[in-house]
Amino acid sequence: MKRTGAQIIWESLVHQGVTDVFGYPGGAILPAYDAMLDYPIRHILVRHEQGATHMADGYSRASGKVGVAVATSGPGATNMVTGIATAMLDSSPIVCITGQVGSKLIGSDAFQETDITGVTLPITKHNYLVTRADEIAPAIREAFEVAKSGRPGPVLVDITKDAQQASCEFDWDAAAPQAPAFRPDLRPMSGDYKRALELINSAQRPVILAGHGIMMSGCMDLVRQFAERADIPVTSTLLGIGSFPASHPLDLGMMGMHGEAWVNMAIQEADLLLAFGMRFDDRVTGNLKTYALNARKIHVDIDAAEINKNVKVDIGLVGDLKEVLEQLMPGLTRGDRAAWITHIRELRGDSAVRDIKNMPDSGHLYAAHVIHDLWHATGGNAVVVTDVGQHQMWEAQYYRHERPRTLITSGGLGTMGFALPAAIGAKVACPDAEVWVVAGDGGFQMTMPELGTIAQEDIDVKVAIINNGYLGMVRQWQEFFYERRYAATPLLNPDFAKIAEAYGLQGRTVTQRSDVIATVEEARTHRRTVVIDFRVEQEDTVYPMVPAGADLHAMIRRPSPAPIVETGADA
Ligand SMILES: Cc1cc2nc3c(=O)[nH]c(=O)nc-3n(C[C@H](O)[C@H](O)[C@H](O)COP(=O)(O)OP(=O)(O)OC[C@H]3O[C@@H](n4cnc5c(N)ncnc54)[C@H](O)[C@@H]3O)c2cc1C
Ligand SMILES: Cc1ncc(C[n+]2csc(CCOP(=O)(O)OP(=O)(O)O)c2C)c(N)n1
Ligand SMILES: [Mg+2]
Repeated sequence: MKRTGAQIIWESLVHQGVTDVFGYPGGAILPAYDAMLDYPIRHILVRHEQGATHMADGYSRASGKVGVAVATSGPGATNMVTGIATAMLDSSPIVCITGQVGSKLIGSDAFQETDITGVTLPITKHNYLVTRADEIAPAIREAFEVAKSGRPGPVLVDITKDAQQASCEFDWDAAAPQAPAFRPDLRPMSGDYKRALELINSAQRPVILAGHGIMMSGCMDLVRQFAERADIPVTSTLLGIGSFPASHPLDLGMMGMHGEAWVNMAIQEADLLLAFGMRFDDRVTGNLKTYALNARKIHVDIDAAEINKNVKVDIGLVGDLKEVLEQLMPGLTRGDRAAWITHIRELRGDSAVRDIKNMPDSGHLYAAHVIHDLWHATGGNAVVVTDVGQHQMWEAQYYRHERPRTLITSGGLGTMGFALPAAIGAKVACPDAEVWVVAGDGGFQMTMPELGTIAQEDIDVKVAIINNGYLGMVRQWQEFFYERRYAATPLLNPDFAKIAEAYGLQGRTVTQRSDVIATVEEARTHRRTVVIDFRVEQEDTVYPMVPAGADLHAMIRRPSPAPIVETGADA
């Protein structure tokens, strides 16, 4: 059957099972927008194309499905760059479709012409410039395959206006990707499994480093069984949070720059690290020269390029984590690491858990209070989407995630402005989930206009702004490393509650600890978005902190007496 290129775009998306796209129209993509009206796909009109890419990303991270963003050529496409790079750094599968000027105009500096495939070459897994209608279906079909296969990532399909306007035969079956000419078989040899099992079964002080790859592989249960059978404690990367239940006795919490002190000490003392779907980011390792020198290391990753990239390992097992663990399980002996686990418990000492609940209300409102109370109020069951900064770290420390895909955050690129749009995407993907944004006053303002998207598309996400009047994480660095010279970090903020009201949404302001739970509970009863402006202590600090490039064990600890006490007892 004959179709225009514009129709083929939507027909292909329907064939891919796409039900929602996030986008913003313009001249070069107008034929596609016109055809869209005839297809059963929900289009969410964003306020900025960066928002569309973060929404597609949030959609993907919440559901595991490929998120789709659409934009016009030139400024529409370049506005997507930050969102594409964000998805690339965190291996998030999204497909971005952009309009391009007519094929005959390419290279002529035509109106709104940008070489977007050139611009995005280093930040996409792959991209396409499509200049003919009959190339559209194969390109889109392959784009989805590339985005979600192996190590996932963003793919961009740039389609010229004349390709959208031309007609051709549409044959979905014929558009199936051709088998790759050569794909090396990198699966581990059976000898590697044998050696890995010897190391695991004989280790006295092993630690599992749980990464984002566990979520992408969908093998949370298997990791739990593995840890339980071998009696190995588990620590998570920021993006691995939720891959292992926070309430599990073997869970240690987060590792790294702002990870738990006892976790970093345990890593330095370990005799074996089992890295499962994590990439030894510099926020995780600190100084590589002194990182886990006592430990043998086994790294399981689907991307061969990650093995020995940052940390030299004894055994690299390349493959899908689920498949690798299935191979290992039968040879795994039942372990008893009680002595090691007791030792780690001792390392926790008096800083085991931050006892916010039992702290007397001194009249100060700390971000940690807000996150802790939010965790309690939501029963730990919300999908929390954070922005970037101090509040992001406090969320990771104080909200205890039990389930995968319930913490959505920009880790690798650390993109301020991510939270609000990504939360919209998460809610569209999972309409039954309770979705909370936890954002700083700085980052929230970067994509605040997406409140307009929320209002127009009737999307219900709850927003907690951790308002400290500063670009807090940068202020913290200035406090530690620049003699408290607060260059360009104090913020003059609008009244966020009034901003929400201007969009026809609910707004609240909280200044006291005693009002946190009640306001959160009240927000939960509303069917629509509520924005809560939590005015928190301005110069609070995230502890512990491994200064960039310092040894993992050389953490800056909370000075005592501290405004928030860290004790051994918590709810
Ligand atoms: C302000 C700030 C502070 C931060 N502080 C910390 C911190 O203290 N601690 C911390 O941990 N992080 C911190 N981060 C985040 C950090 O920068 C990294 O983003 C994070 O550590 C990466 O986690 P990951 O390696 O698990 O995930 P990713 O970077 O997403 O890597 C996932 C890995 O899994 C692999 N993979 C994918 N699919 C599969 C599969 N099916 N099977 C096997 N492997 C697979 C991929 O190839 C990749 O190597 C911070 C970020 C910011 C912005
Ligand atoms: C787009 C972007 N610009 C700059 C930065 C650098 N940066 C990292 S954290 C931070 C401060 C964030 O402030 P805020 O949103 O108020 O959160 P807080 O740290 O106060 O919780 C800045 C400027 C960034 N990560 N992203
Ligand atoms: Mg702030």
